[in-house]
Amino acid sequence: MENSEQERNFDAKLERNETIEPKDWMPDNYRKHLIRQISQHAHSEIVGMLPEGNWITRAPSLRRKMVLLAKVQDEGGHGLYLYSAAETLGITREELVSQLLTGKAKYSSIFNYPTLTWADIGAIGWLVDGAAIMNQVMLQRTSYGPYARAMVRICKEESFHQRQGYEIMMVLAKGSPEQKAMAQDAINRWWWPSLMMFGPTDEKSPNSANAIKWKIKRESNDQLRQKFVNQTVPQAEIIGLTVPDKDLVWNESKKGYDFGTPDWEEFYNVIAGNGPCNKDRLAARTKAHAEGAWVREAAQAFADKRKELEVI
Ligand code: BYC
Repeated sequence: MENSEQERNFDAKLERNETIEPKDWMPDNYRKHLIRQISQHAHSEIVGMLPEGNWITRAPSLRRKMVLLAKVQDEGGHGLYLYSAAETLGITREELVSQLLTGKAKYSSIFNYPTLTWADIGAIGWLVDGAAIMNQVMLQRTSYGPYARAMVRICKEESFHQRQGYEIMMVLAKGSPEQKAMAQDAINRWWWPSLMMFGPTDEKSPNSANAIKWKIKRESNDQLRQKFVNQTVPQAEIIGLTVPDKDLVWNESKKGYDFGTPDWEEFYNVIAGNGPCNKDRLAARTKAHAEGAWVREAAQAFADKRKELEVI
């Protein structure tokens, strides 16, 4: 088929809101864009296990420990679905992991902040998973089939994660003055980094135009950030916590909040590798990868042996 005809077919599929599937023709830049975004997303899930994993041994009760273990395990599962979705685009798992470990591929800025207290686990579930869901609900309708299907299950699990985080915050906010102060301190530290998860403002977002054109993203970074603020501020109020933004004010005409500007210099610094925990996160993943080498070798030996026996 002529290239232009293939392109017309691709555009027509997008126009009809049909998904693009792995064996369909797609423009090279669409493929590259998806590999970048899906792998960044997968890496975020895997690196995202670290800050919460830090509290598994110190969870304040057996129930909290079981819930946190299950949540962290879910994030590992999300990473695996997403790596599999990225692999359907013609890149190997080895290449993807190597891009993370060499610092070539990004992962979400949010996971470069430390989890200092138990309340941080509540704040991550409530705010970080809350922001993730806000972004990911639209990705259930993203134009690439394997990514869209992975997102359906991920969103179901994320909404449980968000509720467990909010419940931790609710209990702390109703607890002793020290516990309430710990919850407030956590929201003070996690609020702005959570807003940064949506990425730079629309005018400074180089990838957005293509993402919207190709129906990879259906809403812009700023639209999603606004929706997140609108949804989360009343949740903070209900449990008696305050969002650390002196410019926050309800704007009746837009039926949403006006809010302050995140510290974009901090954001760019974190994604350039200079956040408080970037080096620790990459060191932890590098160590885990090295320590898992024997598992990969054993799995490969098993697969090779099976193939050999099948041939016989
Ligand atoms: N952190 O043109 P832009 C989760 C980069 S939740 C780091 O707007 P795009 C979890 C961006 O990659 C988190 N980098 O890009 C939750 C680009 O650089 P490159 C994961 C960021 O792609 C709880 C440059 O800045 N969710 O996993 O249109 C527990 C310009 O940005 C960030 C997803 O990944 C950031 N926050 O939009 C455990 C959702 N923001 O690549 C785990 C899927 C921007 O050109 N991803 N950059 O060098 C997306 O929706 C989009 O990729 C983004 C960015 C909204 C993140």
